[in-house]
Amino acid sequence: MVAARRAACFNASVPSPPLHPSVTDWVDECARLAQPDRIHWCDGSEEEYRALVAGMVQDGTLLELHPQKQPGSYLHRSHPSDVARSENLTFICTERKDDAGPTNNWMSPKEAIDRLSPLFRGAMKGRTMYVVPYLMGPVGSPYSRMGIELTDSAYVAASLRIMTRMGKVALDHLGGSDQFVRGLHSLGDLNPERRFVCHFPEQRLIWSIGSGYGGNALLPKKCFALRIGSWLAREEGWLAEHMLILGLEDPQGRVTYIAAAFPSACGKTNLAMLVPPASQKGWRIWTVGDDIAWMHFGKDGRLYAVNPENGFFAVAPGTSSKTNPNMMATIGRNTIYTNVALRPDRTTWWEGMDGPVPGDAIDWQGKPWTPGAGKAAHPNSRFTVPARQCPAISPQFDEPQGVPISAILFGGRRARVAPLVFEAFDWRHGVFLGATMGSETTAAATGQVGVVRRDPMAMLPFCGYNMADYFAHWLRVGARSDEAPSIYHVNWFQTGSDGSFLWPGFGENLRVLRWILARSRGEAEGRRTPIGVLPTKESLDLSGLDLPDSSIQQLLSVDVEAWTRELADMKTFFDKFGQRLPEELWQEHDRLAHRLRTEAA
Ligand code: OXD
Ligand code: MN
Repeated sequence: MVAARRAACFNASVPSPPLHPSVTDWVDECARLAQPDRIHWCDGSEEEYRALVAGMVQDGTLLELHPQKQPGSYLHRSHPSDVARSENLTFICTERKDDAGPTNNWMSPKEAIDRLSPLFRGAMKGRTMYVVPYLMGPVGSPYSRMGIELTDSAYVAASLRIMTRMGKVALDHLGGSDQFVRGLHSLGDLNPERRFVCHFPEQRLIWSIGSGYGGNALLPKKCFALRIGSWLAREEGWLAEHMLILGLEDPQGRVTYIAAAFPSACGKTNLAMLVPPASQKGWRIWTVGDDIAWMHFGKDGRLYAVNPENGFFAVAPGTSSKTNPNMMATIGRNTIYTNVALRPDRTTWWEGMDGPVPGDAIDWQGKPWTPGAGKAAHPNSRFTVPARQCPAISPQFDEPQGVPISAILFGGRRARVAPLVFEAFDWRHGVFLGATMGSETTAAATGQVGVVRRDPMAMLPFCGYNMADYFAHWLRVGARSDEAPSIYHVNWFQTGSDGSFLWPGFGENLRVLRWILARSRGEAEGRRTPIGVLPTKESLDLSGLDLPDSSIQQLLSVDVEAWTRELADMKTFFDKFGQRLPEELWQEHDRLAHRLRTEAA
């Protein structure tokens, strides 16, 4: 029965370039397990996308938005228990527990297969299994990688056409090779009790069941590009990072590229698309990526970055023409929204959007909403949109070699402690800054919001192996080159005693980027402090901001007592890794302690 059905489906739609038998064998094996009624090989065409969308509109998975006001755009409402990444249900399944490390949930590959196989068995009965071949990275790039996701969610298949280079283009890249990351995904019954996101980096394999939420279900993104990607990067000597990539163009037309790591929902997308305020004439930002960077050292010793993605999957609440005008222009059409609110005229709305709060709306769960009745949009509501629609998209977006990175930024959301910006003394100190990054948690993952956690390089939920080895890898790759980028720490989120932000943020962050650029060109003053090099008040353009002196003072100073307290927390974090933590990081910790003591004396 299965064989007959398979033959019918495969004959109808297996794509024509000859595929390695391991591709069809694996699809076959998964189909035998999940038992879909139909198998659809995605070719990535416009017609196919339209048909997927039409089917979802018909069965209620998508709701069409106002065709003139938001053309080609749709609203999806997920299951109310399935609205964010499920870090507690995310596992790294390596043979040895130690290879996953103390910051990851671990399951042995055997246990994972034993536990998940019964959940996958028959899970696609009555459903279509979409075979989605996709390419991560620019077409023709030596750094791009192939994956195939098998999914029973049409929403996932359609979203992947936005988020990746999907279908024929990917199979052409694959050719007859068997080098691809396998991803099996099923919505299952959406019960969190039966939800698992399992990664088998040794097998280049991902199994995800029980969730339709982006980070759990769009496997190329977090599962492949970061968790499996970081594993591959360590094996092969490159970096797979949770970083935006932007080009900063100066008034003379020179473009310098910066990569920046911030935890989820901390403004990576806004920074990647920053529109300079009127005071910053002649400056311009080009967007290369808003979430993930794959970076390789070139023959010239410089670090080159490509964005493996083809679209943006960004947080809606707080996005407005004040915070991110480029994104507002980007999402004017062809956008799939998830869990935002709906106005009576079938347009989308979320907290923090421009214009008046609607008098009534339908909330993210489809219930009538009036102001004051809680959040209309889920705090982690999202949209998925093609990157090329962004008015600031970089002309280098598709550049196969990537863009040369001059500076790497690490940043967190910290109400206190971390000053606006400081520079690492060298690569090794920069790795220490990344490794000890702290940030207040956000709604992007289920769990408590607003508590400080150590989130090294913003990779805590995304590093596919033992983070001690990840730090060692960072130390190693940078040591290989004299041209490695300089490293900075930034924090836009310091608050005063009344809880309001001290720094205006958004477009004004350009002033900080300019200081970083000037430093990398040896053109800006810095003040050496125990934690790194801070701007002098004069070296940072603060003109026209009208910031009170007390705010400037707090933004650009080092609270020695608070940093001394941080040291203890850093130590607790480092202790988790035992002997495996690179000695260099302990040395950096001790040096910081020494500098703080000297400063206090
Ligand atoms: C994301 C995340 O969706 O980091 O990008 O959670
Ligand atoms: Mn992210």
